[in-house]
Amino acid sequence: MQARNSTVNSYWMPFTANRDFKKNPRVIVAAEGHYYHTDDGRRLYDAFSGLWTCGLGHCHPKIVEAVQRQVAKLDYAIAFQVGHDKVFELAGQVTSMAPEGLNKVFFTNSGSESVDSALKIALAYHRARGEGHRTRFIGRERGYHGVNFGGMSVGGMFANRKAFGASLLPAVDHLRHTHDLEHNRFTRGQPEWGMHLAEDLERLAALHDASNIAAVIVEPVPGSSGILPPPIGYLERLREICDTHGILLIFDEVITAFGRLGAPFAAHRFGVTPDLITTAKGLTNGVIPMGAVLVKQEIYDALMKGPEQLIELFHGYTYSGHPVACAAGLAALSIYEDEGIFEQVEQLEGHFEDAIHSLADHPKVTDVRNLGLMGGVDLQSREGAPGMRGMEIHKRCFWDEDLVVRHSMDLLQFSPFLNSRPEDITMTFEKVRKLLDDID
Ligand code: PXG
Repeated sequence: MQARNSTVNSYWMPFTANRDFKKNPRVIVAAEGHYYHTDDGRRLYDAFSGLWTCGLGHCHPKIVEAVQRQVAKLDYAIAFQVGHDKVFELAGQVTSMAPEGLNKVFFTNSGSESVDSALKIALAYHRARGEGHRTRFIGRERGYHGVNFGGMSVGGMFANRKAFGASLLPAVDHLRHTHDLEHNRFTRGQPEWGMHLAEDLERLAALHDASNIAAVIVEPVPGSSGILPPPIGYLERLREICDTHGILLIFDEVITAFGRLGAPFAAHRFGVTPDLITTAKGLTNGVIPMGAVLVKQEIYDALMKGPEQLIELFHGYTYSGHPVACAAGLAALSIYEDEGIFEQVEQLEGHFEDAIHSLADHPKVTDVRNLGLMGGVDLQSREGAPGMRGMEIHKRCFWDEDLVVRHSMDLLQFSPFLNSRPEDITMTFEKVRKLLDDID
């Protein structure tokens, strides 16, 4: 163990309890389909499909082949002032899947970059229309919009903000979150109670004056903070209020896009069309880092003004639309369609819901929530040791049950493969239940 520990010591791990991890590292060396392989020769079932990323399974042969072919043919192409064939093709494919009207796409390399890009596009749009006073953003408590300064500021998870307080964007306010245990504990799917919470936006529009607000950003179903399906009617009402006041609505679909809810986008599932959509993860099935911001035509048009030799939006990344990422994206999008992935999710949803709610009667479980193939289970925290039960379940799954289950404090998160076998979903929750019985 000594030698192994020294090999893991140089790496500062993201969103990880580094000191605890390095005492007994959990190391993956390979993957195929629905499984990981560890450095000690075991095969683990991945109940989180990467990090909400790899819904099609790991090392999908069509994506592997597309990436291999592309990297040997065009490894990189200058991203500014010159384009390459694959990026135009991917832009066409992504926008053809998008809700009507969102027919422009800006490529990034992650969800965090997508969010900060979307916020900048919103500001630039208002300014171009002579409404440069619209500089305020409205996020939501318990929102997660990545870790860059814009996303962190509109985000509403206190642990992600508290160390960086004074450097957050100044003009941000937050809607209340919609998680309510008194009314909605153990709700299956969307709760009936809570639509009125959207009226918070009216309150904030009055407080700050709507004419100062650029955009509202929400995850249609908050993921990281606990899988919180929106109350019925809530997103529709947010849309109405935004329309009344000329405020842009941004859906952060980094998790919910590309099938997680049984549709290309959450916007389709809920029948609510935002003005911008941020994505990442499933766009390439997590194989090559890539994100995208989908934008309504009017927003793009408003910025296509002024002398034509000048750049219209001073924003972009060296790796925007990287050719290898585009190849992975094109392969992933064709698999979603060719293999009927969204329909598979629709068919699996009921089984997943029953399986995750089978934990609802466990004495250590305080709430269970689900929508599409997203699920969260809250555990009662152990007295004086918040987060410990969640961590123990995660570790026992990994070491004893050959299963990867993600936890965040005492929340267990589930993100099954979009093409899961029903029996693997059943197995996942049977194992978790057994461990819940076992631990203190
Ligand atoms: N927005 C949303 C809605 C996300 O879920 C990001 C932005 C940021 O994406 P990048 O690619 O910059 O990480 C995310 C990321 C979890 C978990 O356990 C979720 C994410 C990241 C880490 C953990 O739910 N989502």
